[in-house]
Amino acid sequence: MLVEGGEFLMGNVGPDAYVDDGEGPVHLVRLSPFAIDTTAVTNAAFTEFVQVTDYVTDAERFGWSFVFAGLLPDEFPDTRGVAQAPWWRQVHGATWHHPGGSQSDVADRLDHPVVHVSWNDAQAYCRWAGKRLPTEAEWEYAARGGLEDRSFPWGNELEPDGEHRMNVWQGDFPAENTCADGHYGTAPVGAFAPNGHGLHNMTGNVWEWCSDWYDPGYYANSPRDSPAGPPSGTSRVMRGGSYLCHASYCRRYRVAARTANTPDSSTGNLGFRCVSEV
Ligand SMILES: [Cu+2]
Repeated sequence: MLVEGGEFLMGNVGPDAYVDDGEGPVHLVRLSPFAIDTTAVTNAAFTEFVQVTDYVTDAERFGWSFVFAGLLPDEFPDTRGVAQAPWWRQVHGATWHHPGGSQSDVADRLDHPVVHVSWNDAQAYCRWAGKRLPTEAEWEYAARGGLEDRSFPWGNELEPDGEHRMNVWQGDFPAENTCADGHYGTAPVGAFAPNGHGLHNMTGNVWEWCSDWYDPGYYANSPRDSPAGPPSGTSRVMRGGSYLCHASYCRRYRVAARTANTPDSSTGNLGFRCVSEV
């Protein structure tokens, strides 16, 4: 989908912002036009990429990835958890092709976003497709859908008129997800209405890799025109939040929210979409 170039106010210093993530200061950004995929890259598309190129992902090389505990079968063997986030389990055999571990498969979710893909894997896919990852600024501009100073791609209300507009957690995290939005884990990439730019699931469902290195202090001195992130770093920017976000512990299901991960990391709630030059 073509996104016309223009100016927008990037960032957020409102009451829901995470100051330590560097969501602020709000600053003017000017972008050239670009084209962005209307959805995240699907399992079907990634299957084609791997069939053509024999690409091996980082999770496949390492032999494991992080899976949300609630997505594992009850009888699943003991796995190592993450100290600060015990709901993440290190699962051997979890890869893009086996998102819930070796007993699972993507055959029943070909229209869902590919997950367990690292930043390196996303880069490789984009190169093959003749595209690239969005910059963080492009991602936020696209996610805002033409709206100004709003939390979500559709406005400021999480559930306008009681309607669910994205795939996030409802209920008591991590014990109970009422699935009021219709989904426990990932949803099909086209689920939920698109934003003003015709883009689906910019928030919720899965986090999306951006091309930038991450620095929480970046906005204080970032260039106004087409900012592309710090020149170096240790982690790459992720945007949009995921099916695990809930206000009780993570409000990063907003257009201005930021986080990051190392370029070879993968999890079951992290994917990407591509942009192309126009
Ligand atoms: Cu979150």
